[in-house]
Amino acid sequence: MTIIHPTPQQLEWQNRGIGVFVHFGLNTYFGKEWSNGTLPASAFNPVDFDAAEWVRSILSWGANYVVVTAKHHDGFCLWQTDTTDYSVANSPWKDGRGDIIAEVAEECHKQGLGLGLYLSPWDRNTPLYSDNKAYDDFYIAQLTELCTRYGPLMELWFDGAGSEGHEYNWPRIMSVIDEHQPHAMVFNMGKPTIRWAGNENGLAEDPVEYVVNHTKMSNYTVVLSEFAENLYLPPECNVSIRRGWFWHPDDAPKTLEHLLGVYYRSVGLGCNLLINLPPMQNGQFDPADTQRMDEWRAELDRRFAHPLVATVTVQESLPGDAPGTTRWVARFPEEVLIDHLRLAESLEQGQRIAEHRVYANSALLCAGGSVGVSRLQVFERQKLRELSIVTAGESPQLVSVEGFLTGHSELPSIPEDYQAPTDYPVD
Ligand code: FUL
Repeated sequence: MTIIHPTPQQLEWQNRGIGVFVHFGLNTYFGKEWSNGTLPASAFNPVDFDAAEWVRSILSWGANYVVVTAKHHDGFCLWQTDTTDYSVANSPWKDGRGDIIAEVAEECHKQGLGLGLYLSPWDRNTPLYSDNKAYDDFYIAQLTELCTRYGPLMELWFDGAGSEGHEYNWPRIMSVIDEHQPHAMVFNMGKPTIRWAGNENGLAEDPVEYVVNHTKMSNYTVVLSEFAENLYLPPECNVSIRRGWFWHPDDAPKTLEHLLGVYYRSVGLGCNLLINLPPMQNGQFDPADTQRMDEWRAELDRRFAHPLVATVTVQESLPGDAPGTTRWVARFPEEVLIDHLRLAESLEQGQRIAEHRVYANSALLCAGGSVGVSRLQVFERQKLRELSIVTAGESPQLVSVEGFLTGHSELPSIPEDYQAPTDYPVD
């Protein structure tokens, strides 16, 4: 069986781990999640918007990229576009001369944050949407502006919502990216290089497979995109810090425990996590959200900033081991007291580990499926010097085993009934 390898850009993206999603636009000013392209551009006026502050905050939470809604389903553009009047150019903000994407891009490049852009395929403002060919031209012109005016992009986010039944000329659309931003990750549509984890709760399930032959299109249908062949498509888990993707005055951030649970079930299972913070009408993040993100980062640092690093060596297999079994020993320099492990496998030659079991003091300590770019395990605290690890999978390379003493032996809990809204939001 050939094992599909990632590109260096996919690996680089996977190593970025956490990104911040920013849903901002006219919806912000009307308490809406979706709108139909008729809200007046004159409402957009983020008087205290400060791109430097957004980027500084995002970096301080340990995120390594941002994805901004350059255009949501309503068609309103946050940049100075030549394609439509429905944009910041017709808002009072900076007398119509402001450009959110330009300012964020400049700060990202200055401060060293990866820049991603969300450009909704579904557009409820332009009358061209009902004419597939004319809309392709329009959409390609928008994508070309975004791909040529704002420096290197790390990710382009294509949201399947609302596009059910619409035919896009994806080969033409993708050629814009091939030509101008060949290193950008393409999320979930067209010729994707990364995929949606399949829910808006930010949660993955073990095993997390990086090689798949399909991906789910959107929260609002059960439609799958099927590919002719297997593709290396690492998943991105997305979730909003609050219930809504856009800011609403009566919404509130999730609890710290819930957000820690999301971390374990995304990053802790080898996925990227894209966590949404919706700016308020003045253009700033809500202090309730930034405070929660500060707490989240501080708790993650308290748990994981000081790893106890083991040396990993491969062992002889034993008679009777099933094909594909590899045995490892992970040795700490001295006896350690730990309640978490973080494992990682090398992915250059593709994802290989399908299952793993970890033994300490001759008893099973923890076990699971995939390992990937990072895999957290939680258990009752144990004193140990050495771990025996058994993996299943063709020629894997377990490259890192780290221990932590966090004071917690259980996964942080996610409210059982929590479900991101899946009804079509009312507009
Ligand atoms: C969904 C959209 O419909 C929501 O408004 C939001 O943008 C979310 C990230 O994706 O499919």
